[in-house]
Amino acid sequence: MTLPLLYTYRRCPYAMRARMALLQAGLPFERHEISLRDKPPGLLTASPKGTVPVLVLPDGQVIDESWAIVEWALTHPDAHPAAWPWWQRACTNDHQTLLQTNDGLFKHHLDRYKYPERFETLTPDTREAVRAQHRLAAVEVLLQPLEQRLQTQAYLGGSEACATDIGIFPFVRQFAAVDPAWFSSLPLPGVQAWLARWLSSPLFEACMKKND
Ligand SMILES: N[C@@H](CCC(=O)N[C@@H](CS)C(=O)NCC(=O)O)C(=O)O
Repeated sequence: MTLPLLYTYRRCPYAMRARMALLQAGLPFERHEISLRDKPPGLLTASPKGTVPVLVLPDGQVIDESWAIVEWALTHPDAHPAAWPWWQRACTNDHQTLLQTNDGLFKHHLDRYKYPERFETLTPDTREAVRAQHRLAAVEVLLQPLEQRLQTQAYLGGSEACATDIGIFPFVRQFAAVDPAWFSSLPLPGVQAWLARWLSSPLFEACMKKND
């Protein structure tokens, strides 16, 4: 049987959300782990824009946006029954806004916090000031709104997780990992507990498993 083929990059947060959705749906798929510096011709033929994740279906259909892969997996007729509620709970305006903020403004500040020199020519002094400015902006734009929700509920989906959780968690993980001590010192207990819950989840463990 030919399986859907996922071009993926292990540490990419967009690829993580796609892998987690496919695993949650229980749909079998093949993983092709790529190098971003040496993209395989099969990936570029399927999707010339050259980003991952890309899912190539057995009938040749190509899905080359991570959130579209999440939707495809969680709404698939053969998906595990636990998958559909994950998608349904994410279909509110509030969740769409959170996701847009994550992929837009939060990602903008995250990139500049993590790699400031990629975006501006900086002296060692200005570098730290720019990083501090972007990390605070990232907290304001996304982590505080998440905190408001996660103080009273375990997941963004409520008492159960949903697609928005796996859509956003990999980016918050990346943000926290830049300076874990600083992240732990923030007055964001709900977000910190939520992140810890996802990091120790079997779903995340399966998503990060290396190919044989
Ligand atoms: N909007 C895309 C963004 C995907 C994306 O930017 N992925 C990064 C890796 S994390 C990538 O492939 N970048 C291309 C490169 O670095 O050459 C999606 O949601 O799938």
